[in-house]
Amino acid sequence: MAWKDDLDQFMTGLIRRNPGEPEFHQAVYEVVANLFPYIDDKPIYKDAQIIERLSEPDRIISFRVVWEDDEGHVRVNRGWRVQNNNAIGPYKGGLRFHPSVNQSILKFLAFEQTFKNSLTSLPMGGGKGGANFNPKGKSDGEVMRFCQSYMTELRHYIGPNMDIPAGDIGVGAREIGYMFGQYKRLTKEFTGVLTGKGMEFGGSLIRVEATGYGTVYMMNNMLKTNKDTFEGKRVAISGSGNVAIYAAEKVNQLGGTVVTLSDSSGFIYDADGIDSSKLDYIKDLKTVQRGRISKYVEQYPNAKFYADKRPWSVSCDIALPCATQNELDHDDARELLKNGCIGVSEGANMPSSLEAIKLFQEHKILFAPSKAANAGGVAVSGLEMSQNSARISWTEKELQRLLEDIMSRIHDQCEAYGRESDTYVDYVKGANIAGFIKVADAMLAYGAI
Ligand code: NDP
Ligand code: 2IT
Repeated sequence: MAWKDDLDQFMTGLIRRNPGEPEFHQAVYEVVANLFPYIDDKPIYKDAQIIERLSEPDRIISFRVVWEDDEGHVRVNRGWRVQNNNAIGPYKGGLRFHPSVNQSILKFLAFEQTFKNSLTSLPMGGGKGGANFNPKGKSDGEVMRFCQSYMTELRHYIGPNMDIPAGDIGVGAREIGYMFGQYKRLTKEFTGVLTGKGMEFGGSLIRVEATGYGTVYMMNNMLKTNKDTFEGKRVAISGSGNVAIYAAEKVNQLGGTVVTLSDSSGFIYDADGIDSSKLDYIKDLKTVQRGRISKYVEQYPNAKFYADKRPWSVSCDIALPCATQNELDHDDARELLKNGCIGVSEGANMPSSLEAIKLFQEHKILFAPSKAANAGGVAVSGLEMSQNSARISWTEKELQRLLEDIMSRIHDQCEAYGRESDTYVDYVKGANIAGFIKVADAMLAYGAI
């Protein structure tokens, strides 16, 4: 098969041109392994080198961020914005503040975002940014000064019709507020240049819940294809940030039982279930006290804390990885399958390794890849942009309906392009091809530029 040689040759070149960027190689491979066979009989895409163009970011901006800590010491970090592709709309994607952030991670995220945003059906291109800044243990004043310094440089490259950042790991309502304030101060403009804003200054209802809820809607839509529901299901969730907390909330609402949550220090297992009142405790612990998940067992002594471990060894029906990339490897996947897991929906970006995905698919369990499963967050960001442009605010009911509709349509697109001859749905292939077509056709329309 000619496409196999094309794929090998392409990956060899990509790895040579982007040395030391394993996350970027992984994310691109996951997509192009489906795209090369798809375009094999479509010379229009091959001749225009669409795959080669999509995997070379439009541009990468990298800059120094200098700020002063509470002791008066000058501190230096590195900031980035990767603008991957704006064929179908302005660049759109989050900002990540975490010590592990580097160019490889942001390139993988910006690449993924291009396909994810296309799947939402809203007019948004793909971008991602961030800094190797660690917000953990920093005072509000330090975080504010960092955000202001970061935005002082970033503002040259963003705008409501150019590039609209939002939150990601380490960037929530507090950071968006500081950055929006600085953008407004420097440009003298009040525009929808960031999403995830506070409700007082142009934010949208349900943006904060949207990613976690969407991840659960995606799983629910997959379960429906087997005439199944969340009712009575035991659900293992990783992370305890924005995505994990609202995924847990929706699982509870749909009648499931959440048995785990985690952070980078370990996981908690609560066999009785993390119900809504326990979840309120976690919301306060994480967003107000900014404490560690291990504190949960002091409050709820029936639960157990497992230090330095991931939650994938517990018995569960469904797993929702909602922390970070490559947090679920081949061995974790084997454990999950052994313990009876029937479905995985990825709230985080690229949480499962390629080997883990392969194992899930070989066992033909329901598996929703991140670009489909966590697209609810950016979708509601797109709705925030629409509300800002029209200077209106939609009701919670209307936004809930739109989010559910968008997630259903994403599910159906994945199904349409991912159904195999034995009726198993390969949602990875479905998401990759459905996400690709719109972007590729827009690029063709523009000619070779
Ligand atoms: P938060 O910063 O709110 O929470 C991140 C959570 O993941 C924390 O519990 C954190 O633990 C944990 N975590 C982060 N890094 C690691 C690590 N290296 N090892 C173990 N645990 C880790 O981020 P979000 O909830 O917003 O993001 C979580 C994931 O969801 C990311 O992959 C993000 O890209 C993705 N996502 C987010 C969207 C959004 O709207 N926010 C939209 C779509 C995807 P600790 O506090 O110990 O670091
Ligand atoms: O990965 C993601 O989709 C996000 N972090 C959200 C991006 C956005 O612009 O809302």
